[in-house]
Amino acid sequence: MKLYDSVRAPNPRRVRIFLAEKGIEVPRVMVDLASFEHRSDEFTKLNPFRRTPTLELDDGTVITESVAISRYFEEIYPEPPLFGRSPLEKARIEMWNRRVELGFMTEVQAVFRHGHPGMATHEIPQVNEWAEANKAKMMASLRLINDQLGEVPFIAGETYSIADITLLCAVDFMKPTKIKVPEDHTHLWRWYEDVNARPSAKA
Ligand SMILES: N[C@@H](CCC(=O)N[C@@H](CS)C(=O)NCC(=O)O)C(=O)O
Repeated sequence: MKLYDSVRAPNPRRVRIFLAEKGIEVPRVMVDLASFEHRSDEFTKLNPFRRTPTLELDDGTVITESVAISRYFEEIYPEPPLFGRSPLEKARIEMWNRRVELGFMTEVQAVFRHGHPGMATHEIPQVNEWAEANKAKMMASLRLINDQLGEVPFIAGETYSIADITLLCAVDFMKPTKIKVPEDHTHLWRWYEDVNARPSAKA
């Protein structure tokens, strides 16, 4: 088994944190996105979508998408559960993971990928107006997330889950956008200190 991984990129980090929480070690192959290694013929054959993370099983089967890769490991190593235990917990985790990934994280990525000059060769066409438009959307999503964290210790409820991993990676990915989490988002800051103190956050 091999995990194709990249430094500084939020999606591969989601899988690294997930594996660290489970205590699973998987051999890794580093793919340098900056020098477009993911667009090589060899990598394109493996994953025609040319994205990391990508997991290759020993029989050659390839799994892509952070959540699909995480789900695969959850099924093999159910403890500790990061997708929930009861039907309701599973639904809430799925709901928040989708809200965070399809909403907030997508907005953060749009601000960075469409706004940063260094991303012009990655995001084609790069539409600066889209970066600007997403700044307000990103901050509106963050306020709703802060509200939710005022009600519960973790984003999807009482327990740490994959939704917290997605949120941590998305919040940290705000750094290259140069936009900070507002000081008055006290619930989010409280949550951030908690999850960022877990050893897995260093993955
Ligand atoms: N939805 C995918 C997104 C994967 C993705 O976009 N990965 C980025 C790194 S964070 C990438 O490979 N980017 C390459 C590029 O933009 O050309 C997932 O969850 O794994």
